[in-house]
Amino acid sequence: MYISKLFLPILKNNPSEAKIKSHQLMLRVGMIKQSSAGIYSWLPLGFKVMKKIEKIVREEQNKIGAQEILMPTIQSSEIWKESGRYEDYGEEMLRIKDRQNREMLYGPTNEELVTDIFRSSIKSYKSLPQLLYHIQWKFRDEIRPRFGIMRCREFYMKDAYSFDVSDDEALFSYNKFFLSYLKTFNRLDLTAIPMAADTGPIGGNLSHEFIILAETGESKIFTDKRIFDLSIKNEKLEKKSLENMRKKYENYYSVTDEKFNKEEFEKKVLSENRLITKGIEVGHIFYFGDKYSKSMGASVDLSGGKKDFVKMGSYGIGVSRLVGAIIEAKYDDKQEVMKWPISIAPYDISIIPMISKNDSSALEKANNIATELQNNKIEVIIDDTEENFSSKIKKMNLIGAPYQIIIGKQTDGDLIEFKEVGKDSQNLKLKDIIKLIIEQKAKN
Ligand code: 5CA
Repeated sequence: MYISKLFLPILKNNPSEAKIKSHQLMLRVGMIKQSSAGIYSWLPLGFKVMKKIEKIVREEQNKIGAQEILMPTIQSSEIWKESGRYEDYGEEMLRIKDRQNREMLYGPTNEELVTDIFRSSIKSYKSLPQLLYHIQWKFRDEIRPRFGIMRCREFYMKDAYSFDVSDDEALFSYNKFFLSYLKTFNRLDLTAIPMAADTGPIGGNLSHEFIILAETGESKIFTDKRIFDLSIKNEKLEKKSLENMRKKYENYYSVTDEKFNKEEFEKKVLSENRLITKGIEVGHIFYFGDKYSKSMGASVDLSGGKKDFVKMGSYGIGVSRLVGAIIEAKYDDKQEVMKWPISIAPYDISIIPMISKNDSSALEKANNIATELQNNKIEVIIDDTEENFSSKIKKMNLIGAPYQIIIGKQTDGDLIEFKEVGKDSQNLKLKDIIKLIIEQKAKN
């Protein structure tokens, strides 16, 4: 793909309205464009990254047996009146009237809608568990949308819902999502730590937020820093193994500020292990038992002939917020260098040929190299402009492909100047470059 042909409105300087680095970079390289307060259009570069994140999120949901559906963005107020949340949700809910004067709303979340779908079809414990998810736009009329797509009004979320016959089975479902979240964030090259959290308007008494550390984050966290040394192994999708995995994390005090208790923190965590800092919430999971199934009459026949309300949980990942969160984690704003993890990079490699009016031989070389890379399913962006070399490098550093090839006048023979962003360049044969990139991509 030639840079000259891309819809890539790059700005020379940081836009003044952006206060944090993800917002700065996203506006600077034209990943998004604000359309009104807290509402954004996604332009090609930003959309490409978000779609790649979505794909990883989807794959990890499917791996735990969750089934994908798609619910609408517009919902009827009726089901929210049944659950009692129509009034409770307050001003964050965008309420709309249709031409028949019916009260509708733009969904801020989907507990009610999915419970309605469930209760109309599933009647027996034999069909449980059911894990359903969708990836859809949500709207919350935030009073102070800020930091670009990090806290906006319209955002893209993966939300999943579990339905089980008992508390015990429901916790098994909860733990499956717990595991799938750790795996998802690993694949995005993020260290997201599960922290005991408040349940807010969703309800229930068990909840974890998944948080990545960032100075600009809005969540205050109190944690035993040894939790960062934990990792998941090859956990099986079995009750015991998943319970042990969650316990392993819960052994270390790690909470958000609503759950913070100074005395407990100081008692449980030695001073050298205490970490009080800020982070970005990229996921949030909840267990709330029969909160919605009871009020909305979602029950199943049990084996002994009785009926019971199903036990439910819900599980969110901020897919659009993740784009910003990854930038917060990976962008060096002093050097103005972004390096996307290869799993979601908009391009795997950028090719920067030095081109002048009367010499396009470097562009020809770039084209030949690009063809070979593309034949190996490596995504390439070529700077085919006649701009000077340093501004070309600057631009590619902002776009953030993790690898670069530089083609100067002297590039001849089979050695190519190749660079992993953030490291020194080296001269390699094309076949070795291809091998290296394929290996990196395969790790994901
Ligand atoms: N129904 C539950 C779980 S599906 C729920 O809505 N949870 S939530 O409110 O915590 O949202 C899930 C995730 O969406 C959050 O962890 C966050 O990553 C993302 N999110 C929430 N509000 C916003 C917002 N205003 N802007 C961008 N992302 C948001």
